[in-house]
Amino acid sequence: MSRLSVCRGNVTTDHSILGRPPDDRVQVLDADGRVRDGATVPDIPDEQLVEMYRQMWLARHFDERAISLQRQGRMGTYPSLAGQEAAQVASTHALNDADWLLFQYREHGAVVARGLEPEYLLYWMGHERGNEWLAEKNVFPINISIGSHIPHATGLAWASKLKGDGRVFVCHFGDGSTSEGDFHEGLNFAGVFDVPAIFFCNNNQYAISIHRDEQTASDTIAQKATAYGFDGVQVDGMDPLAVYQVTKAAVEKARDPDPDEARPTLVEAVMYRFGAHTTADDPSVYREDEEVEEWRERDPLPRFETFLRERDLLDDDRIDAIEADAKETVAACIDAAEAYEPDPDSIFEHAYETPTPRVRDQREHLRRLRERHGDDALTEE
Ligand SMILES: Cc1ncc(C[n+]2csc(CCOP(=O)(O)OP(=O)(O)O)c2C)c(N)n1
Repeated sequence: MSRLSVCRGNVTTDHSILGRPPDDRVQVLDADGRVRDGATVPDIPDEQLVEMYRQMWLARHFDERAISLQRQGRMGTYPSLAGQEAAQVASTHALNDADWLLFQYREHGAVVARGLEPEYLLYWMGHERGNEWLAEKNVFPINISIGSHIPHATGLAWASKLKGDGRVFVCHFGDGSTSEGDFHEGLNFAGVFDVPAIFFCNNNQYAISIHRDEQTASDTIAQKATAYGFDGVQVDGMDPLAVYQVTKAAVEKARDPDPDEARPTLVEAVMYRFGAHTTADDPSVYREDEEVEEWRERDPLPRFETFLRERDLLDDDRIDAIEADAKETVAACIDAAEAYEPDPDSIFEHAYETPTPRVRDQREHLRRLRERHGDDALTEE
């Protein structure tokens, strides 16, 4: 079929996992972690299943320590991921290492799945080295300006398609970001040019204090994909097996060697943010404790643990070892990050490829001051 004859808006009508109605939420595990009747467990090797659990646990422990560091004045404002581990870790497991991730600011679990190192803490401690390090893991810089990375994802995926390098781009954002113009522009263009991108909406029910029901009149966020001419699928974002299954199908579709089949997908992962929006937020003013408790019953960690225990892949000893290892890893990351001493000159390095005259002057001024007074100049001036 020639490019021009493709009927845009021709969303898959088969009953594949991506072609189902956007309100038919994909779930593999029930709330207790048992495989639901009729559900297909994705084909994931045993060691990888345990690794996913380990990373989810590591992500949660990282989160607890990061909040505590902020409270002690040892780190800046921090957005908590608790409740969202399954979506972040399992979706990243559906990718190759050469694929790229774009994320908002809360998806620390996707980074953990690429390997947690002290550098990740540096961004949150105010050092640009943290962002620089992310690129070494094929992760784009942290994006505080919500939704603005969505058109970037489309552009990157389009460039990759033109180069034919076979990469897939997974772009994470929240339910609030879907109200930004950037969401519309990015997805519209992605549908027109069939770029190898997966738009992964972490619908955690809130954009700070605004509930998802006040965000959009659409029944689902997944259904918005229909307007852009590609599939939108809703998945239980607190069920790692369902998230993996859906993301894997979307990745395969994006990478399909047949250009008429290769298409983007919008994934709406339904989940809940257990904690505050950030360490600067007090959620008690806009939501009830009962609501939080209800969602805690679907906590991805105990759910996945039950599944793995029933398959004899986990027992108390293995869990103790995973927890001890996570604590050691995070503690070592904190020690190394706190010992980091950047060269003050590096503040001039990251904003411009070619520095402006004013930046050049300031850099020269700092150089002269340090020459004359050493690093005491930094605190005295
Ligand atoms: C362009 C832009 N507008 C407004 C804000 C202020 N802001 C910070 S976080 C946030 C809510 C984001 O909600 P959502 O996209 O659902 O992500 P979540 O924080 O729930 O993960 C808003 C509006 C911003 N960061 N960027």
